[in-house]
Amino acid sequence: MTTPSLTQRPTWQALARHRDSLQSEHLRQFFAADPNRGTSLALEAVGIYFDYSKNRVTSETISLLTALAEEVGLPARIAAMFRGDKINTTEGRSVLHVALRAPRDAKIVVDGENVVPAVHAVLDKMAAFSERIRSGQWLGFTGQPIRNIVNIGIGGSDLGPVMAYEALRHYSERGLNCRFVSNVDGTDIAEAVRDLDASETLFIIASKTFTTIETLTNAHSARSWLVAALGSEQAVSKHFVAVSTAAEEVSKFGIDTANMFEFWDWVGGRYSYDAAIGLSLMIAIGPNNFRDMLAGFHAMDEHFRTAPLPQNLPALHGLLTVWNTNFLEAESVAILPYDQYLKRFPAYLQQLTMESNGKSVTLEGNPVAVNTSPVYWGEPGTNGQHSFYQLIHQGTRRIVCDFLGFTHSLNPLGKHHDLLMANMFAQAEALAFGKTAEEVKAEGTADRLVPHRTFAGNRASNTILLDKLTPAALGKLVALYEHSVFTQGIIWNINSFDQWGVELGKVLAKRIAPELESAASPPLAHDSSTNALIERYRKQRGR
Ligand code: G6Q
Repeated sequence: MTTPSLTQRPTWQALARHRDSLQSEHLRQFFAADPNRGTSLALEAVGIYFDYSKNRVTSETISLLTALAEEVGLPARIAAMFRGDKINTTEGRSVLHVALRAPRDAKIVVDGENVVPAVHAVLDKMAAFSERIRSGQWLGFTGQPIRNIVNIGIGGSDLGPVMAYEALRHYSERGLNCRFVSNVDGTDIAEAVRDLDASETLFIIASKTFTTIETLTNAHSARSWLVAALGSEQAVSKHFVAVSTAAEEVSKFGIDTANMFEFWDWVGGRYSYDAAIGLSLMIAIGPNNFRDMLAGFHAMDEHFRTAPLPQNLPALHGLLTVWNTNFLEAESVAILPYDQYLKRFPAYLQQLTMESNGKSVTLEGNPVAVNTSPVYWGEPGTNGQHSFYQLIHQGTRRIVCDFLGFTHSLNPLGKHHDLLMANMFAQAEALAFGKTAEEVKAEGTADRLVPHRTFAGNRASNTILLDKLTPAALGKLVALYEHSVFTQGIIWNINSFDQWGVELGKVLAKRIAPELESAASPPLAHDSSTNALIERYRKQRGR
């Protein structure tokens, strides 16, 4: 039986007709027509308040979107993911990041084996190791306790740990200095280690495959730096540990597999910081905080797995993204956390969303009939307000904003927090309601300036409000976006869990690198532009 094309589905067509009927309505009219809109189009789950009333939707839109989700089988697909079915069909793998935060007594079977005990065994091993580092029991080669942690990884093996470390810095052991190296640009590792004392430094080499050229190049440079500083190859075992699925590759590098923290091929790179890839984070914040974070993830997992679609926060968030992208032609989503600790959250979500749903063929390999993932970007508020918000307010493009904030600050200081949150609420309000020409005129604005000072409004945003940035809150927030991405992928009928575009990059650079390095002029068989760039580079490097 062939799956009907998305745009041929009756509910999709009903959504298109519904969109046409709403086209002329402004958010001002929606709010005027229903004084309760601000609370009726909002929902609260596991401590997250989600206000979606400032989207161009009505309750009928939500009914149609949830009907579409039912029609494409979202509930069954959710069950399939949690059950461990091999839903990553292009790689023949299960997708089980939810198992990483399942409680000890849960049972999730992959290839005939319950994976939950192995998850907890690794968490326990990480916890014991973290405690040894944090308490000063783990000694370096010269007998010094560790004070510096340098995580070397890239993509999914970097963005999660660094985002979460920054997000939970408040909870971190301040006597430890954590750094993250990802770029193959030598500047990254050089600057990361330049002021460190090697005798007090631990490198965590984080790589699922342990073959990623950037990570291995950085790891080799780190190793040379350490051996040069401490004067012995023997020092490596006390200063290097690995996080990987590839024990053989880890031993080839010279790290004892006893100092390797394992994870599994059913954990995607961008879904892996709650697995051993989060070791640097666990060392920084301690095992208890790490476990609280996992409990937050799990609470959102359970909500996503069990809540009916109209009350299902990640499902609704994902469906609204589909609505804004496919029916209202929004081009991008701005992630705007009003919390300085979440400064790397937009970068983290860029990978989660765009690597997952930046696809153009369906699971069956046919072209997708509609746009898939929007572009994600963002910066913390209020900083963004003084730069790119101009375009969101008065530009010609449609951008959906996710405003994220907390009722309580971790650093209560005078009026700061009220001012911060006043800005967040005010921006969402201004985007929705705008300012009419009449209102601008009434302020005494000269006629010629009226068009410049008018704000159309009617610009969609979500407001996501939590009480406080705790480890559990971060877990809930990340799981919310993970499951929103999943929901979008199910509607578009794409595989959200492969990344052939990333694999391509890994192959291409391997071909050109020897051509740049070789002493004799290599025969170049690229296009004329690439050939000329390689020749110019070689000439200027005197090769
Ligand atoms: C994530 C991607 C990608 C990956 C990096 C690093 O989902 O697959 O970003 O995480 O390419 O890969 P390794 O962990 O194997 O070094």
